[in-house]
Amino acid sequence: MAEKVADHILRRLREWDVEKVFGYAGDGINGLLAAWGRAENKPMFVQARHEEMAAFEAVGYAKFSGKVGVCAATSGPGAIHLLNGLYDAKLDHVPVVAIVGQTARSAMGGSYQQEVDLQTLFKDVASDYVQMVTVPEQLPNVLDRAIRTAMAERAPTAVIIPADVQELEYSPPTHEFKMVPSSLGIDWPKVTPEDDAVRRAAEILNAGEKVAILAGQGSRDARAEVIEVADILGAGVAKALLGKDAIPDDLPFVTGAIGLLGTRPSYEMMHDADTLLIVGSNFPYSQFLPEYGQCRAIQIDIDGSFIGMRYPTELNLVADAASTLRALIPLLERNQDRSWRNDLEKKVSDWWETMDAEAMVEADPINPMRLFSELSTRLPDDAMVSADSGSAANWYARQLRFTGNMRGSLSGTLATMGPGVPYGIGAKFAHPNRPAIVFAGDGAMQMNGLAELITVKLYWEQWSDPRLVIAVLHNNDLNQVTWEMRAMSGAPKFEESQRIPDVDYAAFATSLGLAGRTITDPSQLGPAWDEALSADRPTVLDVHTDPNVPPIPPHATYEQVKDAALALAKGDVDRWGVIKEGLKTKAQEFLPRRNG
Ligand SMILES: Cc1ncc(C[n+]2csc(CCOP(=O)(O)OP(=O)(O)O)c2C)c(N)n1
Repeated sequence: MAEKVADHILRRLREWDVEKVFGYAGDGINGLLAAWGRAENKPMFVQARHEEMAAFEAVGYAKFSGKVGVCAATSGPGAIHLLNGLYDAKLDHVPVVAIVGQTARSAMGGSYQQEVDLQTLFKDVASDYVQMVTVPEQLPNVLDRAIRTAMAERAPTAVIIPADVQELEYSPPTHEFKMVPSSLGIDWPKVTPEDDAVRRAAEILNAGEKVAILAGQGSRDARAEVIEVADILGAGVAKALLGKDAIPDDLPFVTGAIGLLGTRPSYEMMHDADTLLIVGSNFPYSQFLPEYGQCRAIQIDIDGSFIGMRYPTELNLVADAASTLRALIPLLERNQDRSWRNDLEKKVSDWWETMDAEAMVEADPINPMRLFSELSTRLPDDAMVSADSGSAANWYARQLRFTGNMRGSLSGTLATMGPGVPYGIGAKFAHPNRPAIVFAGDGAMQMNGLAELITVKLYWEQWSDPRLVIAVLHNNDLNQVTWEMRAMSGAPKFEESQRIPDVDYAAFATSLGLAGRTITDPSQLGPAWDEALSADRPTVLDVHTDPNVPPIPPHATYEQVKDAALALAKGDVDRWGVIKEGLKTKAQEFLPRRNG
């Protein structure tokens, strides 16, 4: 039988080593689905409950595997559903290719059923490459280019294939006028910096007395080099949210997260530094970086279009992080005055003690921080962790200690609700032999997570390590926003928008054949983690957490604290609980520490 365009698409994906495609069916891609049947499901079609979830799964897969993620959807509504996941990929710089159907060419422009102008729809999200295949000879170039562009630009791209084109007999581009050939694969260069730029960087860093390093996800492959540079310069290392797993938290000079979800040592380091080295980070909140003019600053980034715009940097070095730091190290002079570093290390150790103490503050019924701190000491070395957007992202950033080969990610820039469970699924498909852990608010579970537990039910028996633990912060509140309203707008909790219905998440899990456990007493947390981390199937921990524990950063400004207080005074329904928990938590910072 002659090969159809749809067969060739799958063949080409296999040739690119694409092993999984996260998708959802529809008649806009019927030709493709039939080809999947003929191809014995290679690459594997992973069926999500919703196209947004398929896109999130492709993003999670790409984030945890380092490979390109691929998702597929039908025309019109299916393509529209993909959008939020594709924007997540765009904003966090993740390579994802979307393959979508379109109505037949004969109907195009006729306001036909499910006909949406997909090139316009995807124009912004897939701005690096969006193209429609209208004849078979166009296919290899368009598909290959979408994959290569996604990888080269670390961005989403989209390929639109009308339903009738999928059914055409495939014929390759010929050696003729107006034909575009294509080829597989790509060998990436290591972009090394010029000697002169390295010398200038060394001069700036050697002149610094109080050097602060900000490491982002672009420093993940430069872990050893960042540590060595920090050691020579006597510097501290703060981490952007997406770089949380880049540099381990058990190093005494790693100050942890930075920003609204950040730590006090990171905040203070940036406040006092005289030199700033940014490695592979696009951290946008300049108010958490040193004052403009306070520091001589260098940024190293592989992408010239994302450099020099977060801090007034003196030197913008477009190159690979590891090669640049390796070239720099022989030119760096060891900072003999270790007082800055010693001071930072003391702050870091005090901070961790504070975090442990805050997690042990009693709450009603469970302090959410304790859910995270109990895991920190139990995290398997090869764990992959994700958190949904909501209060969980705060505790993920501040409470969890990543060491060894642990990986972690979340929707760092779009900060969308809903990717927690899909990221966990994407991670399990990336590394079925590693345990995955997801933290999700009850709002996020009701939005997407509960539906995707059904996807977990569908696939978990195929994973060689069945452990996927989903910890639900069950507080019956859209808590992060409730707190943002109190702290940022001085507005009391608006029950009608913030309160969410009660659901038994553990019972839902067990109804699907997964393990489920409800936890209402903090002393059950440790044993529950132990059980879930040795379970023979995925587990949902339904943890009844206290919405009155404030996710406000410990370095909250006076204005924010004042606004929160005003909001409470205006008649917030939870005011007494909030005041009690807020004061108890805050007090932990001022109690004397062992090293203090
Ligand atoms: C798609 C989307 N809708 C709304 C928001 C705004 N938002 C951010 S966090 C949050 C609350 C999350 O509530 P929940 O999942 O219950 O977690 P909690 O903060 O209560 O722990 C909301 C509504 C968002 N970021 N993304």
